[in-house]
Amino acid sequence: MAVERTYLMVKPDGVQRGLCGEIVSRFEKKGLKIVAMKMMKISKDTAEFHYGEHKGKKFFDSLISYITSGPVLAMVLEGDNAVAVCRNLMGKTNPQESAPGTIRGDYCMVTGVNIIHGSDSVESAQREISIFFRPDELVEYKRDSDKWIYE
Ligand code: DAT
Ligand code: MG
Repeated sequence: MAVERTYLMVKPDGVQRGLCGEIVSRFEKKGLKIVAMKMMKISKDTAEFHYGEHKGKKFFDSLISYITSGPVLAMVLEGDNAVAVCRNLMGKTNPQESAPGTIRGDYCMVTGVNIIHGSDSVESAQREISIFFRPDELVEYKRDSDKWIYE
């Protein structure tokens, strides 16, 4: 097993549309373990730092105003190969290309308002978790159902 942690957030459109429960439920039902979760409003500075890799791109300013436009639901999920597993559940960046059955494939229409963020590598997961959560907010616990989820 390669146990990983990854950073996910329901973006402001998902919160406003009342889809937090539905989205969290998909990750839970898959078998990912919730390690941390909180509602928050992201400051402009934090948003620009989080999305630093996209600075200078034509969509950067609208991305920052979108992600700071309302509260997000931030979470840290854990599981075997969690980064890639969560990216697969999210679907492709452009919702018109995301497969049906994925979160973006089922719940949104355009790239600029694509409902969910998820880390794209173990390195970015570590970076993003440290931006949005203090170490003491990451909850260590044994989940008894793991024996029914993993061999
Ligand atoms: P992802 O969110 O799938 O990791 P990304 O890291 O390439 O995708 O881009 C971050 C976000 O920026 C993405 O969720 C939506 C926005 N974005 C990316 N490419 C875009 C584009 N061509 N036009 C508008 N928004 C875009
Ligand atoms: Mg990305």
